[in-house]
Amino acid sequence: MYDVETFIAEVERKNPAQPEFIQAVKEVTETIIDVVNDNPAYLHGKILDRLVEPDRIITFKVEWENDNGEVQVNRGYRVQYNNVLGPYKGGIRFHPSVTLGTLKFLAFEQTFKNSLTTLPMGGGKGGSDFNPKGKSENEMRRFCRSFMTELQKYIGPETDVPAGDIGVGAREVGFMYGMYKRLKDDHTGVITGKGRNWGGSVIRPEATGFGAMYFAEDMVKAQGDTFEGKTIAVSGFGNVAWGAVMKATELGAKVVTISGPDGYIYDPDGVNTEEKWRYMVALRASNNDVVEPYAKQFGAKFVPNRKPWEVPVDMAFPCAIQNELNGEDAKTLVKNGTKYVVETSNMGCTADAYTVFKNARVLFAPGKAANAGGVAVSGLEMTQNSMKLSWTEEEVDEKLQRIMKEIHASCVREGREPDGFVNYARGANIAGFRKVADAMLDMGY
Ligand code: 2IT
Repeated sequence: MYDVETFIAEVERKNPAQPEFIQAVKEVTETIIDVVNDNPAYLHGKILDRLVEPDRIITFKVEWENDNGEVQVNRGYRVQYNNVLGPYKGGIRFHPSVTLGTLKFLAFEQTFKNSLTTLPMGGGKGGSDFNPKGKSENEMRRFCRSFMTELQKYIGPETDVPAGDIGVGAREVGFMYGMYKRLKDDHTGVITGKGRNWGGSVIRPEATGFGAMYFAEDMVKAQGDTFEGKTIAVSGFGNVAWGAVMKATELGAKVVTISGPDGYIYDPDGVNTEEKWRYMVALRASNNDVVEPYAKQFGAKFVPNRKPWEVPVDMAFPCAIQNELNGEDAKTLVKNGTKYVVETSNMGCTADAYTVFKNARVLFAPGKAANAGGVAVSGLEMTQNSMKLSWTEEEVDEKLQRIMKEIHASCVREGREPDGFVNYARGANIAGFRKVADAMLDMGY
């Protein structure tokens, strides 16, 4: 039998100074512990001990030159966490906050998320502490090429398939894929999120935000409620937030906030026009990390150095980065009557926030379920690449919707409590865990 406290204490001892990894492991362990303790095969197979140890961690040096001709050194990583369900799969993050602990938490989460998608993908994550803010296009290209010069030794279309994440969009994927192709003479789609003309899938850029909205629509419907007319707070202004505001608008809801490191925008008319969406993309692409200019452009309100969770809304969608919504923010949302929280960033809510939502019976969708649409369409991009064809928008969107529906159904199946309340976090963890654990047992050790 596993005892959660003893087990987590041992994980902490073995992984010092990795608070995000411990947070993610603890959150999963607490919700699956009964399933593990009730199953003799999981106990005999020491399944939890095996799940908190990544298969492999690769770190490497990234040397590059800035526009002033100065030599720069960053650290690159790839965490190949678990490949029982398929090749390691997960994004690359370029952000100054990146540490090994960050990438271990992300790869751990990715393993269960990918399991939920129903597609054959294992879990991995990579990145660097490189900060894209203020970098020129030439600097981005030099960094990406240097990063890939090392990374290419460890990845491949059947072994490990990276993609974008924070700080890595289509441009960076292009630079990295170009270098990979040059070194390997190989055009088999080793990265997803590629450009449309060279193997990318339609809807991949929008998929994370689209998927989160499809998932949210199902959550709302399951309550006998309607999505149309809901007011929504979104944080972030990058790729994920962009997909989310577009789909929310299409489905009849109104997104009234977006945010950046400088503060948040309150746009009571809604972030609901092509012009506003295009402006978001341009703001993000400028590499300045600010949203304030949106306020002047569209006559909206800018609130400096604050988070959007103080705006009264029906639904909240954290779409920026881990732990962006804390216990205090959660209390404010609950006080303002928010009924649904859809974590669209990975572990966007702190453990305290999660507890506040649970106690207030707020319906809370965890990132590994709600944001799985991005990696799901990455999986569909891999399929298209191996078949050497490309599907239409209708085909990809139909598949994405079906996958999000299946994830929602899995969460409800495993997360429904005796009084009918759906604990989506518990449901997602148990459903994601079962597949991975059973495959590990099938394959032996
Ligand atoms: O967190 C994520 O799921 C992603 N960054 C997407 C990963 C992928 O392989 O598309």
